[in-house]
Amino acid sequence: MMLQTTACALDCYDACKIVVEEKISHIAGDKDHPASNGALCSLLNKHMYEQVRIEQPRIDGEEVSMQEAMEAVKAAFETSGALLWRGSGNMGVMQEVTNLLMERLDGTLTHGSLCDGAGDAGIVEGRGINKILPLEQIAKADTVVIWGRNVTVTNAHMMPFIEGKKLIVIDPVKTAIAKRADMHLQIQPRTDYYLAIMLSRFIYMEDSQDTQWCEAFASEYEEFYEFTQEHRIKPILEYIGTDLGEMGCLLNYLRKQKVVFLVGTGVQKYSTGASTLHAIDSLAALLGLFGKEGCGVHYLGNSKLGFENPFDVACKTVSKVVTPFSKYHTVLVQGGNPAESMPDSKRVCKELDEVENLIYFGLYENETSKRAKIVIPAKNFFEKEDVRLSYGHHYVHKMNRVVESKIGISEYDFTKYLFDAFNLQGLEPEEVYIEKWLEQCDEDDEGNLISPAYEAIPYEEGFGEDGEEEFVFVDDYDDDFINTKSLTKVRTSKKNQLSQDTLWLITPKSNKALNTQFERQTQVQLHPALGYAEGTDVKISSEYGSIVLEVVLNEDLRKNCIVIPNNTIGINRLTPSIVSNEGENACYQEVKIKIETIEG
Ligand SMILES: Nc1nc2c(c(=O)[nH]1)N[C@H]1C(S)=C(S)[C@@H](COP(=O)(O)OP(=O)(O)OC[C@H]3O[C@@H](n4cnc5c(=O)[nH]c(N)nc54)[C@H](O)[C@@H]3O)O[C@H]1N2
Ligand SMILES: Nc1nc2c(c(=O)[nH]1)N[C@H]1C(S)=C(S)[C@@H](COP(=O)(O)OP(=O)(O)OC[C@H]3O[C@@H](n4cnc5c(=O)[nH]c(N)nc54)[C@H](O)[C@@H]3O)O[C@H]1N2
Ligand SMILES: [Mo]
Repeated sequence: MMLQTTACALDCYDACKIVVEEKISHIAGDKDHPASNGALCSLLNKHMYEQVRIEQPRIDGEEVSMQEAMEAVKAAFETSGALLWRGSGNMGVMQEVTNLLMERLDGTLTHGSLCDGAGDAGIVEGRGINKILPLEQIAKADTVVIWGRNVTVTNAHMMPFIEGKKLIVIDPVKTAIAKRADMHLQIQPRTDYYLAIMLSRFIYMEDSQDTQWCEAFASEYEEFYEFTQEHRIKPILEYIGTDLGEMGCLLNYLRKQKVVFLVGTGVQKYSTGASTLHAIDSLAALLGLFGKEGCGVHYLGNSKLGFENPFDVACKTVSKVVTPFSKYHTVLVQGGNPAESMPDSKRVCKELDEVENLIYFGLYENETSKRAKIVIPAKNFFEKEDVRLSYGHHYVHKMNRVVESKIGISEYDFTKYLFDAFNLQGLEPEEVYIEKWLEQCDEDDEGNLISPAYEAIPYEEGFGEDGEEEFVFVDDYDDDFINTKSLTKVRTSKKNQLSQDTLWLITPKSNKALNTQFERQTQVQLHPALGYAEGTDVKISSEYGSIVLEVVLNEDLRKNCIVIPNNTIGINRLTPSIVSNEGENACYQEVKIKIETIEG
């Protein structure tokens, strides 16, 4: 039997290596692989396999040949100044080859993120650079704090690394991992910044900070202490939804031991998301958790760190979060579903509908393909050559074509077609680009390719680009959504406006879908105390829009939180077109929700 290997291109921390036996209905993990430890998830084994592909290109709803469709794409690009909006449907590096085309055709790209951008900005403020904490350091920790990350759903291959550790979960939802944890802090949403500040304050109060490490690498720690003292303990603990007893218990797990924080995107789906990661990092610094074995903060890292990217171009850019699509006569959507994945769908769809030439380049029908004038089927990751990096670990995989298929066109061939059609010079052969990525990698002792940015213990020498700077503590917090002034002493004593009477939206990932790919659903999870009956339809609204969903009761929620996963049809009608204070990120959870019963 012929065994071939590739890697999963789906947007997830794990980036698993895949062993293919003959055809893609027979795939398996690689037991020897350090990150994916032999198992593959049901998204690959079931959902992707069952998903119906777009097989035939279309123009204005009529099926056409690939040749005709690509001619139409060329015509759409004839007037210069098109926009490319790229999603994260495939995480292979070759997705970005289309940047070269946009540069040559005077096109526009996007900046910012729907995903992890706010947190990343907060990390960069403190550490200067966002390095990934290697998995083997997580395996050496005594305590693992899972902070706003739903590991069993979104990052299942992390499980062997946290096996047997003291587990703390900080999440407004009692997730599966929270149920197995030594301690679950079921806090109010959007209070993680204050939690990190309070914990820091208590650590100083009991003199548990790592003074020796701070003197060497974070010498402003006393100023940080003063900053934490501006915060009033009692109202803040109340605001977070915790008390001194719980704090004392949590501190027992953090003090004088090896601690890793696994922070997810959940803490930063808000305008203040950067401050939250900065505060969590500041807490970690105070405990001396950087640059030491078995310690650190693991968030979504910069997978391209240390690489020279052959697809880096100097194009104009517009926001990926509040994209003004209607300003462009031609918009190419590649590997994404903005009509459904971007916040404020009503605005997005109106804008997309005003675009003269909307081109959808993807695998499956979705809310964006339905609106497109030209539909170009893509090849899936089993059908083309690529290289996979990860934001969760340092292993790099060569992705091989393991299936021959007549369907679709690869991103490279799409780019090549247009280079040729416009008589542009300078596109290198595909293998040259693949090799450019691979030749920059190192190899570990077992022969696995690893990123050039790999360091066994990141920040061991210090912070910043050159590793010679100090850690910078958070010293400022701006919140325009909630007036938190009463929580600090030095500021105004305005009446406490922390209204908790409307509902918070929690919109996480689902185990049946990868963002809007694969299974979609139409339910909202509510706490039984809200008084709605299981199975009834309710109207859920925010100031941006409303949707009707079926009630599923869930006792694992706080009473003031509702959960609508991001594979729910119409979810982003509820979410706001705002950009985070730092990091140009979407703020999916910065919204309050109302529920109404539907008459009849
Ligand atoms: N099965 C599956 N896996 C995926 C994906 C998928 O769609 N499906 N998507 C992939 C992608 S694109 C990404 S970015 C990653 C993201 O992976 P995660 O970082 O795990 O993101 P979420 O699923 O949004 O889970 C966030 C968690 O944060 C909690 N949370 C919500 N609000 C708050 C808050 O204010 N404070 C705290 N402390 N917690 C909060 C939620 O209850 C949830 O448990 O997952 C990847 N993996
Ligand atoms: N409410 C809410 N909204 C969210 C989130 C949330 O947690 N809650 N999460 C946000 C996050 S973290 C992210 S990362 C975004 C993701 O949002 P998007 O980047 O828009 O991702 P998807 O919606 O999954 O769309 C991916 C599309 O890529 C196409 N595709 C897959 N493989 C390939 C390929 O090889 N080539 C090409 N050309 N196309 C391909 C598929 O057809 C699929 O429809 O969503 C964000 N939206
Ligand atoms: Mo994401």
